[in-house]
Amino acid sequence: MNQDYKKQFEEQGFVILKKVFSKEKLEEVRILQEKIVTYSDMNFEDPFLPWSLEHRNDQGVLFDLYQRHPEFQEMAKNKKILDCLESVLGENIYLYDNSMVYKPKGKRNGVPWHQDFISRPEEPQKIIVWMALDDVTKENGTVQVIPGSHKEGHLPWHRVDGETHHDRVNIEYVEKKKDKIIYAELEAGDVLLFNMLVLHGSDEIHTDRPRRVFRCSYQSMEKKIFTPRQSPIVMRGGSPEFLAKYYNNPYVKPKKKSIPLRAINKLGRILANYGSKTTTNSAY
Ligand SMILES: O=C(O)CCC(=O)C(=O)O
Ligand SMILES: [Fe+2]
Repeated sequence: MNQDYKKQFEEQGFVILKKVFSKEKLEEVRILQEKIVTYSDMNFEDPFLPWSLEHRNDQGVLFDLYQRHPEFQEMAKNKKILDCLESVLGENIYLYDNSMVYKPKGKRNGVPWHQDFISRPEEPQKIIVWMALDDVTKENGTVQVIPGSHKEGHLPWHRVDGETHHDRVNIEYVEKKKDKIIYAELEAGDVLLFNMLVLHGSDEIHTDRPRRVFRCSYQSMEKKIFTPRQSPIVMRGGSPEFLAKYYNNPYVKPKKKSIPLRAINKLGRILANYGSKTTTNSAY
């Protein structure tokens, strides 16, 4: 990030990079997105379910596309994006989570005001990178942000169980800053980077114009590594030298469970798998 971008990111909590992805790349992933939704609508078995979350076509979220489809890996590893992240997160960066957020017509597709990862305050800062596959504007429901709101830190929030976007900021905090709200409008191929604490949300929209965004969150490896699903995927750095510097506590072998406890666990696994063809999650 050059100094101007960095300053804007610190002050406003977000920046927009213009024209990061080519028309060809965008077309490739738009076609793929349509196929993923079609497949998902057929309600077939999802082989990724032991590790991933179920796609939510009803609310416009497709989970873990980086792990599921290599076409998205190239996007998440884009040099311009990683260079930009590096100036805030340092040289050793990993992908925390990723999904496609789109707005299926006729479905409840609004996203209430929130700060990302609000229920995990013990985890280090993450930056969200929003890669627009379509032109995203007020009309087709681009994200709304409150510039500078990240400076307020973690705000009081509540959970609405059963919803994909279940953690929401208490609305009085948005009311107070209502006049500052802006729509982050992007052209297809542009990228928005924002601090996870920036207050944001989006309207429920029912136009025919799709609004597809591939969304990745990244974190520095210099802080403790957390991952919500699967194993962390290193995006840059992560060399043995780095590991030796930051992870140099002596290895402590995990304690073996006692024999009765292992027998009980084994019995539990046998009963859980009884009658089903699925194997365990074991690597061997
Ligand atoms: O899809 C949207 O409009 C908002 C998504 C969101 O909250 C996010 O990407 O963090
Ligand atoms: Fe969000």
